Amino acid sequence: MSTASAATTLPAESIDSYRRNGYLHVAGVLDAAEVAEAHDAAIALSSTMASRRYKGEPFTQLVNCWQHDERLRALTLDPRIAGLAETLAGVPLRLWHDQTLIKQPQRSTATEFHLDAPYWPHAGGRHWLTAWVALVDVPVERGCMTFLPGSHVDGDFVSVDLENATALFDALPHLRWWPRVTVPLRAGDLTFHHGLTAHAATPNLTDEPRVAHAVIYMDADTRYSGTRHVVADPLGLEPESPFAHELFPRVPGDSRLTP
Ligand SMILES: O=C(O)CCC(=O)C(=O)O
Repeated sequence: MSTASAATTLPAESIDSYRRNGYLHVAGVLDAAEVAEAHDAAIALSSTMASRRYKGEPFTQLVNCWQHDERLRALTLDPRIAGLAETLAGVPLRLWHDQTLIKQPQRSTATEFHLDAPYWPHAGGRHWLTAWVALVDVPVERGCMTFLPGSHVDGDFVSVDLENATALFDALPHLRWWPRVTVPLRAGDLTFHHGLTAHAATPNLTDEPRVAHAVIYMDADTRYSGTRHVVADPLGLEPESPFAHELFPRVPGDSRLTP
């Protein structure tokens, strides 16, 4: 089991574990007051901001919340989380985007197995990773994440429908029998996962919304590939240009990896 308890630094074995397994559980990154503030902001925003998906199946998806709410901006740009991400990635990072993901009570379906990076219009990136922050307790029955440890290593690159339970395994049959690790989280914990680690989330069978805030980072040198994506489409970026735009700031601001 890959779990680290320190909130702002990581022991070498946690970094090794992330690089080997493609995911890492970090406990207690946010305290109770920070969780409450971000949770309330996410719930409030979900009543005013349009979801990218049908409300509830498999989740309400609010993209680039940091552009709409100061409290979620603080969470998305939190230098503690970005610092951990940069340590794990080992390359300088930019924010790609954030998303608040709410699995509605009693009706959200599973998020089926998929890879993240193939969805994105990125060229030349050496690393992508997501910090998935639990803003409520997320036991297995409320929609927690499941990972296929080490599945990122071969660099398989397929984009599948995350509402189709067999799509990833039809495309990459060797993953069907891969061991799985399911990681329930306490509010304030987070998991990091690599953009090519196969992962899924269980349905929310409880009476409480499952509220998570995902902060997605990319290699600072990633270039825009020119393929369509809801975040990049309105920006008029030139294909093969770097993501030098205010929506994609370098993080953390006080980077230790770059001058
Ligand atoms: O929260 C979920 O249900 C799935 C999240 C996910 O797939 C991701 O953050 O990459």
